[in-house]
Amino acid sequence: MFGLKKEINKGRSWKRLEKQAKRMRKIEMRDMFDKDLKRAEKYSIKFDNMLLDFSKNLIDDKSFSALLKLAKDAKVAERIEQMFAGNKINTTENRAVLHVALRNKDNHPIYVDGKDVMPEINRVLAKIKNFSEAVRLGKFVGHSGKKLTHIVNIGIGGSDLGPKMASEALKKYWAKDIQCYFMSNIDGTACVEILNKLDPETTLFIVCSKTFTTIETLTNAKTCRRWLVDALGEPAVAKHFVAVSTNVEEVAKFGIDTENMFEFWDFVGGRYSMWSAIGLVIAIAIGYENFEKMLSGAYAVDKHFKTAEPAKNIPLVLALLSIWYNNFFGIRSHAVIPYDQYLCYLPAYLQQLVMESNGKLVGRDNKFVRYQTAPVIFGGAGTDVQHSFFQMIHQGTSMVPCDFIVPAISHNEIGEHHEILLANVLAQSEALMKGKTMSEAAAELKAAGKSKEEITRLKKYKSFKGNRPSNIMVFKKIDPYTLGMLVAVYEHKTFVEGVIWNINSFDQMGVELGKQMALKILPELQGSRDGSKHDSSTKALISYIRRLRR
Ligand code: G6Q
Repeated sequence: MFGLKKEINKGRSWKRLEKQAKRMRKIEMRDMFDKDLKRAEKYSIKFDNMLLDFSKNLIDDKSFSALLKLAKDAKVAERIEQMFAGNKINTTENRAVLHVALRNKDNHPIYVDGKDVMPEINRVLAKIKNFSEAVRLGKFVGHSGKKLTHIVNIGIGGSDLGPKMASEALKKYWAKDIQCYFMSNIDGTACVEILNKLDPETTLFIVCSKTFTTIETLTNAKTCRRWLVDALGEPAVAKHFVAVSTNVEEVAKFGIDTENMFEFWDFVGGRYSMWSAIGLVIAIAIGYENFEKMLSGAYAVDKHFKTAEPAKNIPLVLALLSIWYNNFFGIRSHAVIPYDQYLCYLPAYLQQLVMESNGKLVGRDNKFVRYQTAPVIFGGAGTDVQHSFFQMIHQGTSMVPCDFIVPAISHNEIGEHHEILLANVLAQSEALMKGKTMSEAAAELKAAGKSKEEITRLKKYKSFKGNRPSNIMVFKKIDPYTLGMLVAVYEHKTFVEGVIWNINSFDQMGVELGKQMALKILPELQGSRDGSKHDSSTKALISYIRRLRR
């Protein structure tokens, strides 16, 4: 019902794109810009407070319309409708995929198994509002009556990356007296380094786990619980621990009063959950009003995604461009570079969103796919990364398409800082596109007074092939609404890619095997069981590490 009848790479639109890619390989972007003075305008989309300029890509009218045809043939529009309607498009887990319901601001009913999910969502949103306000106003206080000012989010993966990224992105909106911490790794260091900064009397732990069975989260939560009880006694737990989960039983078993539990539902995937109570820490930090603005920004993009014509549909266009390079140019990576320090965790967040959603090799038709799916996503904040991996992006043997995310105004406008930052991002994108020919490099060397021999020796090293693609997304400022928009754009981009690759973007079975094996290895490392069934490498490593730890 949700898959394609025929493998997408056997269809006419795929074949057409193969031909187009062959043709486009011989075309230089700088020539296309010279020939068409309106290119930037033509390949830009303005929506709400966002501008996407995708003109610095290897596309022209023919190849772009061939890409749009691929989306049509893959039935993207129908799949979008199915997702928003609450159909169970997560077929391997038989679940609806409704993170969009969490920000359904016009509150229209959305049905799953014949039941409208909105009343429950609204009930939990009201609970988030009341609780976050009570903490911020000092009405919900710690065991000894002190205000809770240190908020620790304990969670991992989807229960960490979204809240952490969004809280950092919106740090300028944090209440002055509130500090947030994110404890995810099982590594004791992560736990100890955070606890060392805290005072039990003023600390609130939010244990975030959809399943409430994740070993990292539960181990960290237990350690924190012990730390709190040692300092304040058992009765303090009710005032210092809340849980966010779909699993009431496990929360109760852990010893958190289910009154202090915020629910969400199996139709919300972990990596799509920052809009749910998993975002409680965000609401406490920035205030519920701002949290709602974030939901509104995402909702605006949801509506845009559902209704904009394909050529002007931002998530769709971004997905098609990504597929263009991935499947027709053999490109295996994609960089995301926010030019805003507050967005420093965005690349890590997107790594999970994209690679966990679409890093798969079995299609919805239960057959192995015979084309590339998710690329490797990496990135970091500009300008920092210009001084690290940009060498490869400019002169490496493979092209790396980039997304540059650019707020026109910084939250910290001091001196010329932001103008220098902006000049850099624009320069990077132009340099990637234009490059520098060998004769241009030679002319520069000559102007710098180099000898003929030196010019001959250096001009190749100093040249840049150019023709390297990038998208620029410009916002006015990264505020809650804008952040909501930005994240929703990437969620829907990821969705479209999954649809075209005919995979289920909403399960994550690939993370299970390692987890299962770790559970077997643990007692062997601890010496309570023998590890005879391992390969010789694992076996030797277990005994070597055991010797070191003795
Ligand atoms: C996200 C994944 C995964 C998940 C973590 C934590 O989509 O499902 O990253 O979020 O494994 O799971 P729990 O929230 O159940 O602890």
